[in-house]
Amino acid sequence: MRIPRPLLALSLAVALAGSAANLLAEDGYRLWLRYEPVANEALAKAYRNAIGPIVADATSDTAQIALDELERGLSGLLGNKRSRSAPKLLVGTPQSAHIAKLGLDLSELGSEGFQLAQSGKNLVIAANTDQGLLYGVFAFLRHLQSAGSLDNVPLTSTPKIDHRLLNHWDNLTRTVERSMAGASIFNWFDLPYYVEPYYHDYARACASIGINGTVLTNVNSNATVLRPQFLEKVAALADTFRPYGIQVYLTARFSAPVEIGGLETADPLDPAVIKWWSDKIDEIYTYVPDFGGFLVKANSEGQPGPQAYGRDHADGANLLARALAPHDGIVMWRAFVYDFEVKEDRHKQAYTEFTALDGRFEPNVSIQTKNGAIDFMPREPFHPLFGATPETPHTLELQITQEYLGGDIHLAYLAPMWEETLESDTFATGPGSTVAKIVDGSVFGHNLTAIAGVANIGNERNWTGHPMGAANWYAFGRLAWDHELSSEDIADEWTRLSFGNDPNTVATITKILLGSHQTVVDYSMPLGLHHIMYPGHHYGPGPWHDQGRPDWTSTYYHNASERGIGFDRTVSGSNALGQYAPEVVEKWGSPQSIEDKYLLWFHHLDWDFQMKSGNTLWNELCLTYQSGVDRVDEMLDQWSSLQGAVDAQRHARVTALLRRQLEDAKFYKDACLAYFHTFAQRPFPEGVEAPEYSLDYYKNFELYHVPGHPGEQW
Ligand code: BDP
Repeated sequence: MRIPRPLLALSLAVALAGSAANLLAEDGYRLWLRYEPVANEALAKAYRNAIGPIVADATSDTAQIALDELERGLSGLLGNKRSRSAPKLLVGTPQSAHIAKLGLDLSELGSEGFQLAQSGKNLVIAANTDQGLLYGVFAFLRHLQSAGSLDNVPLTSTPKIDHRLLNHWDNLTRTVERSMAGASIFNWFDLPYYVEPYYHDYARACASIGINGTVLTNVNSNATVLRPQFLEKVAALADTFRPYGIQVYLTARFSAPVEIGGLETADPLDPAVIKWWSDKIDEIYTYVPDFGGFLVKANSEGQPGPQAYGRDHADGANLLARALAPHDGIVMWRAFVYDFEVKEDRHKQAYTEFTALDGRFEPNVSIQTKNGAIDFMPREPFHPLFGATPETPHTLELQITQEYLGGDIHLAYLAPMWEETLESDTFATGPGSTVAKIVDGSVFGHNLTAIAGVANIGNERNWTGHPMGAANWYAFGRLAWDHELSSEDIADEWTRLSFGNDPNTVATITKILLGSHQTVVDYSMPLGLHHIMYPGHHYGPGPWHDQGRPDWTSTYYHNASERGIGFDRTVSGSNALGQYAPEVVEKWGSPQSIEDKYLLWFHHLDWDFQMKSGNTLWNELCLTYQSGVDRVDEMLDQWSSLQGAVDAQRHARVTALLRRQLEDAKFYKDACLAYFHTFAQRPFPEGVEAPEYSLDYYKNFELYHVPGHPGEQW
């Protein structure tokens, strides 16, 4: 991508003119809550004529936050020129006389829903609770910020999933596993004495998209957080987040009774252990009366768990669940378990383990299950556990941080990937039993419903490092609230809130966002390839990696040889496919009927296999890698066209990131094709650039001190 010099000069001039006029430097701190003045004068006038004095009576901290937000939003969007004679904006719950007398039917709203309504000339934001009110205020402001018409204000909205959580993989040392956006936002050493003002901004941002819980600590957990000294710190955070409707959760280290409790065992059936957890949990509630509960990673990747004592996951989860139940706390017990000593395909292990335990869990236990059965790969078919445990609810775990998708360096808008999972049909009780409907409890009638996103937030000024990374935080929250929203609509909404409503800017950015996930897949792990990343830090390619435990190598997953490539998970192979419903098996069981995007996930095929496009597999693989690279180039072009239309600060940062992404994409493609070529031994098809260097170059290339790598000490 080269910009001709005269054009470059022109675009620079436009950029400068633009920034002098109204494009103030934007560091990203305000996220999607910018409340810039409404640019369209006619619209601003219409808003001013429709929104006059606010009528409200705040009786709680939450209501006060909602009203402050409303004032802040309206004065940002409309200035101080609002007319006193314009119709009123009535805000409140039926506890307030001005809402009660409207006689609105709020019976369907529950404790978190809200209604935006028109009553005569007046606009109304109503809810049953102050938390619902807060969500209603954010929805109203979102509508105005995205230039919504006043005719479309009425809206009734309730969340489809009750527990909508961020999972922070943050350590007490402030390092963050798999995140590149700086250090942890939780400044443990200063707590509880100093409560950083930005904790409020974090909670406000979460609340604005409906997130109502946060797990403060890494799944690879540290028992120290359960010590009184730390519980005081947790309490300070909980106190800060509470008025924003955000509950605090912690990860529980299963061996805590031994590590900090002085017991000899952590056996979940041992009376002393049962007592220890029960006392510990009672103690936690003295610090945090509305503590949400525990997230637990046990017997996985070296974490302690009940199996060390010959017990199973249900024994472990129930131990904690019984002690939490009197306080209304819950346990999210992770299904991300696999063991390299078990010879079964890693893909199958969680299903085998947890379907056998269905019916044994306490009612306040939810199995926290990643979207796919391996591990947050750039694309995964849905996890076969969804729909397979009628008695046990699932918390869907999504990864917002881009561990395998280029960290915070690559632009990858993840909502289309999450949408793909949510819409996947498990056929559990017949067609339409989508993952979304398993998770929202409707398929099996579960009351405990939850969804979690592994956060991409750090102490970078703009929170997420990549300015576009905020779109993923935003999209997670919006989908968690309503999984029927489309990734397109969310992209459009986020772009308007974050970059304004100029039609060309909105169209260009949403186009970039919507194609970006597929682009990353194409230049890294296309056609169902997976787990071929560089070991350890996971940034960049490592298809040759074959050392150490097999289920952490790349060769275990791609099986490339002269005879072809792919993982045979059909009946002739590991038959992981057999864990899905017959309708799914029928579609995915044949390389002719399965979608290309999952092909090599389930099938091992000859290099000359005929693809639907008419290309051989080898040619298709090469062309897909190449198209991924080419599309980064296009993104760069599209983004460059916005110079002057987007503030210079974010424009420059995204430009620099896209340039690096282009180099990385080329590197990924070249490294993988150089490696696979050694087996395929066929020419590169026309239109595909042969790798720039020899395979050895890529193999020997090392990146140092990649952020977020748990093996790094820094
Ligand atoms: C993998 C990460 C590892 C996490 C693990 C998990 O590489 O750092 O601890 O998932 O989810 O993706 O427990």
